[in-house]
Amino acid sequence: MSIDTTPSNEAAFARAQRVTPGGVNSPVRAFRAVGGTPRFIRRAQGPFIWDIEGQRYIDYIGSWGPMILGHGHPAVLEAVTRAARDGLSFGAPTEAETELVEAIVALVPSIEQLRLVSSGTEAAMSALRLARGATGRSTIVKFEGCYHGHADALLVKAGSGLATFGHPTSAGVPAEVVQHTLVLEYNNLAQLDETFARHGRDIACVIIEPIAGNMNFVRAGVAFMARLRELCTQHGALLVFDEVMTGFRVALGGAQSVYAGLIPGFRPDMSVFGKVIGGGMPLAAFGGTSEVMSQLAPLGPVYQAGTLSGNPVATACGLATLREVARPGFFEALAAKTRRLIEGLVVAGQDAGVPIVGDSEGGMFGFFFASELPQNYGAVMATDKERFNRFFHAMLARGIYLAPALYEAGFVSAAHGEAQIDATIEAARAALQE
Ligand code: HOZ
Repeated sequence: MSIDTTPSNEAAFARAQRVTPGGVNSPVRAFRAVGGTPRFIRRAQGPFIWDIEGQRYIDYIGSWGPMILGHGHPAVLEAVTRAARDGLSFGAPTEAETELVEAIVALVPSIEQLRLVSSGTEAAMSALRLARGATGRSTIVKFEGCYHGHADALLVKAGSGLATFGHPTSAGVPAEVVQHTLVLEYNNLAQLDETFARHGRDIACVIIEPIAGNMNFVRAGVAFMARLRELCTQHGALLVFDEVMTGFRVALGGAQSVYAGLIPGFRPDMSVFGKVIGGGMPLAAFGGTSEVMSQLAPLGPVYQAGTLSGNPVATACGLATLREVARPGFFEALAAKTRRLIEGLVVAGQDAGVPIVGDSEGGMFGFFFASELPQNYGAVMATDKERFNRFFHAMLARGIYLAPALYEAGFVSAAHGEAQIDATIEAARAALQE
């Protein structure tokens, strides 16, 4: 094993590519969409990350969402260190797991029971199996541009890395595996009605990113969401909210609390969580009503298991993170900061004569080089990608670390101060002028 420090991002990338496909362990990290060399990160603190060349960046990726408190939050580090000293993994239940689940149940009214797993992919895949097992139906409905992890049945017309590489459906997924997956256009009410009219009795569930963060940032319209809820109820299909990105990120109660504020009595039947609930450690979950969850092993016939599920260190990390985000005023402050960032970008665009539109909810945001906010994947694909790529590099050169693909949402943390927001807007002004 070499103990040399790697001298540059380029050298680190070349070395990584010799032994790891594309040099990365998750495709979006490879900078293929924007070109250039990925930054190899040495450390992070607060709103900043440093690459191995010593360059500091203001971080708007935040590990793709989990780092809502910023990096190295003292309460989180302390909880993780304490848990690690007590044991890294037991493969047996702990009280801390129950405490974490109780905290989530208390914050999300649609969740009566929850199962902890290790990744968002695992959570979505398990939710799907449970929906099929609970309803005795096979068909699932998803929306174009929504990404629910890389389980085969969900890898159809997906966003995130698949959008980046122009292959919305992965190779290696047999046609038989996706024959029960219907893919609809996001925010298309007519298509939704038609699909339920034709297939309603076969639909086990509809899975949706309520605020899609894997085709940049696109909200489901209120009328669309209300109709979706209505149709699922009418036809006995389960409505599954993929809140891996939005859970405890756009609001304390997740995106479902945002829609509940707009649609009286609104609740999904099941939800999938990840990212923030692990606070930066591998932890995710799926849950719903006790009736549905009771179909899961060991109570019911739907199997699901995991050696590292509810891992004690990840659980401690998640619990410490949730305690912080549940403090009064947390989301108000985060949302105000994020809004200010987006408004600043839009004004900087106007001043430079470059059309930019943007949107945010809580600590999640997106922006497009376009004159109106896209409502679906096709419209996202029609925005100015070349301009985004040039902007990305101009920002990177100015110490601002945005997601290296126009198809990803951005994330602000509680550690981002007004100074970092101002610096980002200033950098954007310079980049746009350039
Ligand atoms: N699925 C993430 C983007 N939406 C990427 C995760 C990663 O590369 O870390």
